[in-house]
Amino acid sequence: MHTLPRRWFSLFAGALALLAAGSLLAQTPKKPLKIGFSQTGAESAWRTANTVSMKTEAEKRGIDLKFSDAQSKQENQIRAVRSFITQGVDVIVIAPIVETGWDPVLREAKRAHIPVILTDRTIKTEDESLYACFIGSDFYEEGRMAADWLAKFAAGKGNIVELQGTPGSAPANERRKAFADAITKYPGLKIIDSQSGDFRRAGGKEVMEAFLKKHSKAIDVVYAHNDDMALGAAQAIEEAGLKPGKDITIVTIDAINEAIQAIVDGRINCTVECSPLFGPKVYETAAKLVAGEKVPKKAYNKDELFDSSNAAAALPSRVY
Ligand code: GYE
Repeated sequence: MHTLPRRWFSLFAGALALLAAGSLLAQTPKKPLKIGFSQTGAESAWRTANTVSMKTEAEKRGIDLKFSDAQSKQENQIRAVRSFITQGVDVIVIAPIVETGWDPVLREAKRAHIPVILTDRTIKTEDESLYACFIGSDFYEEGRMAADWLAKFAAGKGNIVELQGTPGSAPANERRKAFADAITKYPGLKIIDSQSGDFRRAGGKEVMEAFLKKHSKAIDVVYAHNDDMALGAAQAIEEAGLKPGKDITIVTIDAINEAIQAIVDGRINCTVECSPLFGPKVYETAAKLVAGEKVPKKAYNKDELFDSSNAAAALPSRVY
């Protein structure tokens, strides 16, 4: 080595350093994806599970997530989407509170060339090119499953009161329509009253109290558009001195842990699953959109149904 001229040695060392820098550069991770997510709010246990899924999965993947809670107001969601556009995010994700009124702000996102993923709830628009895709559940199918289960359980007979979700939201509209459509096959099943409890536990309890006063003993069944309202209604029924799940049948949607436990305890009779665990699917899709890949326009989760036949066995493995 001592015979090697100094100049050669420093050339050799320089080349080595260049090589090392090159391979380091190749290993440097790409810029993290910057994603803006406009969440509806925190109206239910389902929503909380959805927020947790979106946040923890973003952290796992090193995504720079701009999270905005709209506190159940569409105008806050629209403001959040505008601020995501100004911040130059790579992808915008929206869980739209209601179905209508989205076109203007979606046009702004399109002009800024930012793809939009609708998650959880769908929208009504004249121009389907305003969003890249939808990821969520088939709310119509959920309402149909609830109605068919009830028809069997109640042998096609009974007076039903309905607790609707947020007025104008896709799940309230679809779950209502599907259930009404399905029970036309069973003339003995009648919806005698229907009111919104806004997907909230307190809302379900309050509306159920009013129904119990108004209809006294005529109610056989509660159909709730989500578990939180069903659990609120169960409490109202107990406070009126009746037994939920026995004196009044309760059929609901979401399949949160507490509802499955309530089935095991005999206070609720059936819940149709609606998975809130979208995080992985949303970010996988966002990465594909940024890479310019094609994604399916609509992707639905597969949802199950729980009643006294399978609730206890399912409980230990439930995630939300
Ligand atoms: O069923 C309810 C939540 O949009 C599917 O919103 C979601 C619904 C869910 O508040 O619990």
